[in-house]
Amino acid sequence: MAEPTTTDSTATSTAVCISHRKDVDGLSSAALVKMATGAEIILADYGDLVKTLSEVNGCGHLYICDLGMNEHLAAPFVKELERIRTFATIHYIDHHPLDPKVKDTLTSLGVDLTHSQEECTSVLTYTKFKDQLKRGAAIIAAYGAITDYADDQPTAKKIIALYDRQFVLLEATMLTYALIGAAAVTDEYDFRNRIVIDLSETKFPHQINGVTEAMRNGLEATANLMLEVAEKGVKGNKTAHMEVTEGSTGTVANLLVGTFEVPVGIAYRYMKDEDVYEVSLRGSYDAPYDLGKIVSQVTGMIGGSGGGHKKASGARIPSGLLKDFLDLVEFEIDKVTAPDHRGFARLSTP
Ligand SMILES: [Mn+2]
Repeated sequence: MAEPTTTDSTATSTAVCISHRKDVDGLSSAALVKMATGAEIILADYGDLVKTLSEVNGCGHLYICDLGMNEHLAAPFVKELERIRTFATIHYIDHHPLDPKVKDTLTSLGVDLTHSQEECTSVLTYTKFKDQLKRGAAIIAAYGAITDYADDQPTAKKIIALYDRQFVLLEATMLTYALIGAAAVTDEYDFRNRIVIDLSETKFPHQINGVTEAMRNGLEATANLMLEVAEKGVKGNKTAHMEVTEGSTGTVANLLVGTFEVPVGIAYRYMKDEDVYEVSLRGSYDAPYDLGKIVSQVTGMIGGSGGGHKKASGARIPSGLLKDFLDLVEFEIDKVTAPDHRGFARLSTP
């Protein structure tokens, strides 16, 4: 495969894909783009996205997958796209909430936009490239949907139904825990990159070198984390919360739900450099709340930023506002649970 780093005559046919390296949906999306286009894969995270974009040169197509926009990123992101569009067609595939203004800007830049909050990015990618994919590609989209809690969506459901249910659940979950345990692997970036390449060659996760070992590490780390969560978690009415120093806030938020039998878990980590808390919220399967909406509402009231999906949402909260944030989230959740709580209905009920 030609490396798309030069501006020779073949450059316009080469493709680069920048995809989210943090989770299975990002890796699965990258694998599907690679299978369909032969793109060179660069795995990125929000902290290095703009820098990664600034290094893109001379390719014919740029695919950006599973990297949502926020107000911190939007301006420098758009600036890089303005540069890149002079030589490449830009394809942006994502399922995170997209600010209508940013959406308009992307459209006016001629970006080929595939955006829906309904399905995860790997399902959107699968649908986009369906005709160019090898047999056996659908299960890669299923991994992303299952691990991104988007397995109940119309297209994801149809894809998952093609496979033996327990096989696809186990393979997908194996990847999640391999990524949790990947921190113990010597070259973590290389490991994630190898997962993408092997998936694109239709290997199953259990067949990828190092995945089962990393998965064991991830499971063991999670088992230890469960003990820690039981000790340090603080139970509220409908939520439980905890500060995290090691491990993923998303995982801890999930563990809080189970440990304290509450519908919503909230885990946060202090980021010293910026003096903010990075917060993850997770809802139990049957929780009736739209956490993404609640978080945007609360951050709209007190400051900070945030959003996300119904069952999985995140926020960045200035350190002095964390307590207000937690109180207000609990308050908003109570409102959903007991809408009559503060109104006439309760007063007029005998
Ligand atoms: Mn995703």
